[in-house]
Amino acid sequence: EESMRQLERGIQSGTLCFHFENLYRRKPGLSLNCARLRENTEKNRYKDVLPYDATRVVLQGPEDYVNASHIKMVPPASGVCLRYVAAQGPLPQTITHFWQTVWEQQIHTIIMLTTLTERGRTKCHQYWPHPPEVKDYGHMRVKCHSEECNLAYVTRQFTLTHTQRGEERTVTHLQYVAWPDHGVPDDPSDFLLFITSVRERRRGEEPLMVHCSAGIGRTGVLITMETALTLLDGGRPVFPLDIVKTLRDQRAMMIQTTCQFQFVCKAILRVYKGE
Ligand code: PTR
Ligand code: PTR
Repeated sequence: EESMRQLERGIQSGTLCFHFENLYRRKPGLSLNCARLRENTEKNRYKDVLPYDATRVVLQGPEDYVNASHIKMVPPASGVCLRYVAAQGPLPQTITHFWQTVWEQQIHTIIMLTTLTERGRTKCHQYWPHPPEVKDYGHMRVKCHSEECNLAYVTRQFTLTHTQRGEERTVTHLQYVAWPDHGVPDDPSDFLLFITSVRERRRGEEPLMVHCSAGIGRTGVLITMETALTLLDGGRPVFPLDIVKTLRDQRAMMIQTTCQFQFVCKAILRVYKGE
């Protein structure tokens, strides 16, 4: 496959990483006005990581801002449309907005790619109760039924009840725990296994919720990888730089470091070669 030969050469010669470093981090001309409104500044975990107005998730009601973006990846000729809501890790004051997003966007799977603290610093606020506790976050009542630890990730089952409407849904939580921010997963084969379980969660075109701490680095890696695997499955060429560009047109700065990009490229090649 020609694109895989190109990929291998690009990794070896360093040209792929060079082009990655020259890719724009934010699409020129897209505004971030809502994220910058004074009443919204304390809803952003990092003041330099903001959603575009064009793709931000708009909450129902008067307070409509949450630091989250709609992402739609349409791998050519795959017949699939991969939808995501890419979000920051909730802050104490945004947990209700986070659960409102899950409800309104009909999310059945939340993928968490960070731990709550790293090197003594808070990366994400705990937004769910310990089993068997039940907690209310705004109109959302969350119950955690089970927690199951695997080598690299934890699976939790939540029941979400809209207390005003009396409706109930189940939500699965997959938390990958072996991946520090700005870094790469400790083990590529664990990561690929994790992606497989993520892909098994897909139901039609329902979006998956993906978040890390800022919602750009690790979240970008995961989406790039799932998109690439979908292309490989369909026997289509894979151009990782194009995937990253398409992602950054929907949420700025997706994939944070050159190491992360290189990790994805190598993982794609590894899958292609069946290693
Ligand atoms: N509920 C919307 C839908 O399914 O169409 C969610 C959505 C909105 C999904 C926008 C993706 C969107 O992104 P874009 O406008 O960039 O395609
Ligand atoms: N200003 C922060 C920083 O550069 O440290 C923003 C930031 C934080 C960016 C974490 C990316 C981060 O990683 P991730 O998106 O994987 O949580």
